[in-house]
Amino acid sequence: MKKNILYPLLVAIMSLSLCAIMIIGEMSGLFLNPKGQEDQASSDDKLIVVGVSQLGSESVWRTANTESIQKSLSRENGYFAILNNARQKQDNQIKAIRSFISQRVDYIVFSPVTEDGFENVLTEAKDAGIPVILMDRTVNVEDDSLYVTHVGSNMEEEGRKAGEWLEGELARRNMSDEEINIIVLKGTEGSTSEIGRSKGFHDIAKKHPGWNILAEVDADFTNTKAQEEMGKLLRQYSDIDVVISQNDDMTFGAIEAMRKRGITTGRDGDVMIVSFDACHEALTMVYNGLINVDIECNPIQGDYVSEVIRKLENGETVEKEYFVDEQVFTKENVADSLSSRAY
Ligand code: GZL
Repeated sequence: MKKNILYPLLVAIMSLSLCAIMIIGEMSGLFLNPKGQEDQASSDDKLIVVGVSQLGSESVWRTANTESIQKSLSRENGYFAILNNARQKQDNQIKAIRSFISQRVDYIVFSPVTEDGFENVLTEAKDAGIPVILMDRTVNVEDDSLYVTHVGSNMEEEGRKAGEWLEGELARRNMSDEEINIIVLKGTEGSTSEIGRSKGFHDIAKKHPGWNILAEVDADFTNTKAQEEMGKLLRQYSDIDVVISQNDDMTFGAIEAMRKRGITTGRDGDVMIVSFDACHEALTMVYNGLINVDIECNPIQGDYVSEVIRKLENGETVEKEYFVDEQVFTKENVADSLSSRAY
């Protein structure tokens, strides 16, 4: 076969051309734009550094809340956010806040797992000149200058809404004067959500002598704990009429515990279910009649937090409290929200 020298010649010419392009490119900075690296460094300097202490990942609500803050405090929006998950342990939150202080972040955003126990570390943050923004839950402190703002929900109002719905439902069923046996599944003991929802519901319940609250148990806002606690309560009480469950994850656990014992729930069920949070999965159960009512607690708080930081950056005054918008979902109004729900 005649030896074909054309092919090797072509390869040699192409290799030499490629080398030439690389050398010219390198010299002209076509590929590595040193200036671009300088731009990056200087733009990093302009980023607002925010330490975020998130209390955990215990619920669907919490996941949505974390996603919301990550989306708002993004690099594209001019932030460098350092997120820490405390796994529902106060010590971990205190350590995270101390770490943010030592890193000299510009702001600290945190959702305190419980209201008590943060006074010292918040004093350290104040002494370091680092503004603290509370997201979701709040703290119980003597000196409210330890935080700039609280962005979250009016939990007492949520509790009252639950009691008012039950008043209306019993009137609708002509049961206003009957004895009603109620179980309350509470969230993390001492958290703002548990304190507020419990107080708000009790403010309504105390007006009704026939409302017998058989038990109030701490199920820590988790599905697993609620299933366990509800199982115990079902062995103890055979005539439960209503379960007030302070978040959807506990509601799922409680309904599962009842289902296993052949107890039905919801509009036409043996036990009425009042839930909180209004995540998509729970609203679907409201639509299907398994949950009677869901009191919304809106986790989409990131933009509110970012707005507060922007105002502070511009030297503007900010409110001490920002409540997010929330509604009450029943079978009658839930369909409209199901398709557009953000979480
Ligand atoms: C409410 C928030 C609660 C949710 C739960 O603002 O603190 O914590 O209701 C979550 O789902 O665990």
